[in-house]
Amino acid sequence: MVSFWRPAATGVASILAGVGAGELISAFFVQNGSPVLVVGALVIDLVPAWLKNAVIAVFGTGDKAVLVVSLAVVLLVAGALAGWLESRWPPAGRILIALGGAFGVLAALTRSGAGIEDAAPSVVTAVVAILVLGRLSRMLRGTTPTRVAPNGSVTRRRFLVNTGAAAAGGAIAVVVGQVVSSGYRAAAAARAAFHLPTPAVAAPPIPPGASFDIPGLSPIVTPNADFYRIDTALQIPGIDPSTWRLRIHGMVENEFELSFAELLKLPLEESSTTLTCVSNEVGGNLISNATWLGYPIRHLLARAKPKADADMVLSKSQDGWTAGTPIEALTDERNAILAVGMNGQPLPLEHGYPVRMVVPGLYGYVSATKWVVDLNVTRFDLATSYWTDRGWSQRGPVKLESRIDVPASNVQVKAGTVAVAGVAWSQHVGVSAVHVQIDDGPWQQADLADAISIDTWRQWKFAWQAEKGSHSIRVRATDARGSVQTSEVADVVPDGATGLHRISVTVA
Ligand SMILES: Nc1nc2c(c(=O)[nH]1)N[C@H]1C(S)=C(S)[C@@H](COP(=O)(O)O)O[C@H]1N2
Ligand SMILES: [Mo]
Repeated sequence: MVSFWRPAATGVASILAGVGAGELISAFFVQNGSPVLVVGALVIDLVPAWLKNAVIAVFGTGDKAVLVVSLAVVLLVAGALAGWLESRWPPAGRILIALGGAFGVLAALTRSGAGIEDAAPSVVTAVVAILVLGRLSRMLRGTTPTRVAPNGSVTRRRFLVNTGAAAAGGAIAVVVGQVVSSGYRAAAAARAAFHLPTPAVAAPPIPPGASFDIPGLSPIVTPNADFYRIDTALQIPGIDPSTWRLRIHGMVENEFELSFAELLKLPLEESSTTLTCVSNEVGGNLISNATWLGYPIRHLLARAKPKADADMVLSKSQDGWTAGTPIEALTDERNAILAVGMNGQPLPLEHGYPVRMVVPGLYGYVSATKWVVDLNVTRFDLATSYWTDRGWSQRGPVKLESRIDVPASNVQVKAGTVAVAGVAWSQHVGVSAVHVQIDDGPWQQADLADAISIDTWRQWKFAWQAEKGSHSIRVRATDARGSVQTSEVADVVPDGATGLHRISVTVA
């Protein structure tokens, strides 16, 4: 018996340790990427319909629990088998675990919208399980099976303690992982059940002339899955919309709170706004454009009645991040909104579900608070915010910039007419012209696509008669006030980069 149960225990302990590590990684870094649930999802897709129906017929809504319990049993039995195999024919047990890990990676990567990072929990699970199994089975081989051996009991105790610790540590990690990710999973379920209200004011349709059909050019509206993401959240806040409240207070005559249901009953407006991160380098991709659905913050502030000397609104997220927005940007006529929808979808969890701020014309770090729960009306000389505490400027108006999307830098193109194209932006001012320079030649006017509004970026294109050799291309925008984009190079710190985007191409 001993020759089966002890090796089996090493396998079970290794699996527990591995799954625990994978669950923790997924809870903190790869939201919704739990290796066990990912495999479960693939199993659901693979089992034949008759079996699925039979399980649902017998267990009803408990079908998910049946799946998870079955998976757990399969995992533990497989673990026992791996431990036994490892004790007989090393490294057969570790190979079995590696195959299981490969199945997990496959399951993670075949899910819709999966990215390469989604494979990480399965890889971590397999690697940890393999390392633990290798160690425990080496220890097991070192133990002496007879009680009379002088050191046998000591090594045996060491083996038992290590096996028990691996198993217990893994089990605790699974529980911690589940607790940590439960808020996220609950929010994901609430979001899936949520239907956006119809806008009271629909966005004007995107003009057909706003887009050029040029491969490689950024689409005028960024799909949610491709929208850049920047935040300090290690764990995406999982907010229950039924308990979400926004508190509006501080230097106001009339403090109040707003629930999600109350917000949704207000007349919501749609508007397109291009968001930009202050950390966007010249030519960088921390900029995207969406059509947002939300409620104008100016109406809420009008209800709160700010005191005359208030000049800033300090917004705070559920996880304690803060931004200080000049009050005029939230009270003038621009589409500064509390957004609940993004491109016709509820806000994705990573973009602020259930509610975020969107303010045209300002970098995200001073305006675009995701998971917003608090608006404190105050003054710039009384309050600081997350990034201003770290050396960034108090004020963050978006700077006039332009970018070349095609050709990609350092590629080879064929001589003749080459499409050069990209985007230019100056939110809440608007772009009036874009010019392109080849090598040291004159600045030549590019064609501008139609503007959606002054709050969005604008596509441009230029037909370049490319001659053989190495060339550099630069781009330069002019805003609606006639200011020309500066060529002076500034770093992103403290208030956004400047300079001209330049690419090199080889024409063959
Ligand atoms: N709660 C919270 N909101 C936040 C941030 C953050 O770290 N936490 N980052 C801000 C920054 S710096 C930017 S550029 C935008 C990015 O929004 P996005 O991730 O939806 O593109 O969110 C802003 N809102
Ligand atoms: Mo940012």
